[in-house]
Amino acid sequence: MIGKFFQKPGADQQHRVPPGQHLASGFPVLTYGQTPVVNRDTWEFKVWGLATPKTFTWDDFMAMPQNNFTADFHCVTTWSKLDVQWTGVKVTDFLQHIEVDPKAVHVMEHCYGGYTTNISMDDFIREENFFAHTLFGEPLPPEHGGPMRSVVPHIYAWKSAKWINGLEFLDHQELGFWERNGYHHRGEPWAEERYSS
Ligand SMILES: Nc1nc2c(c(=O)[nH]1)N[C@H]1C(S)=C(S)[C@@H](COP(=O)(O)O)O[C@H]1N2
Ligand SMILES: [Mo]
Repeated sequence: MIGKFFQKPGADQQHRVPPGQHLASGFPVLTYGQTPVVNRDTWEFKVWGLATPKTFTWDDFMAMPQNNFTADFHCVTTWSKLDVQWTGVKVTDFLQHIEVDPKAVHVMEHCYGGYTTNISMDDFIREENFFAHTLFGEPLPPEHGGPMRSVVPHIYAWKSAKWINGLEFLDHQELGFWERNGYHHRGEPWAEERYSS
């Protein structure tokens, strides 16, 4: 059913909406628990596990190449938003600044507030993934993950970690918050990988 929160996609957009999804009007907020208060001045981003431990500041991230991105966003609760505009740092550019052990096959994304989500290295190191600090030209609002979040457009958006503050590199898969609670371990929207069986 198309309710007031959903738009019927136009013919040109229909092919970009995965099965079982509807276009949202506006940009809904989907958070488990409270929105943490995170300040850019004290923001820190750490890497650990199967990578040489390193801590980055806000200025460190701002000194990396900045790019604009336009990406579709698919929440497993069945809403999608097309053409979201972001600014931030490509994952592939960030990886130039760290040393990852070749034995790492999986990554746990960690966040202020305690949320976690897991992703394979193959899904994580794709060219189109990024860390975003700007949404439609404005500083990323706290409810959408500001000051910094990850965006992984080709996977359901629960892998796009809001308030991200670290990456833990692993030689095996561990499960993040929603993955431990019944959601799919990968979450590819076109295959409707919603729940783990
Ligand atoms: N830290 C954190 N990141 C999170 C979540 C969360 O609850 N906490 N929710 C996830 C889910 S289920 C979705 S759909 C998107 C929603 O992003 P939005 O609130 O900006 O729309 O963030 C993801 N990242
Ligand atoms: Mo979601």
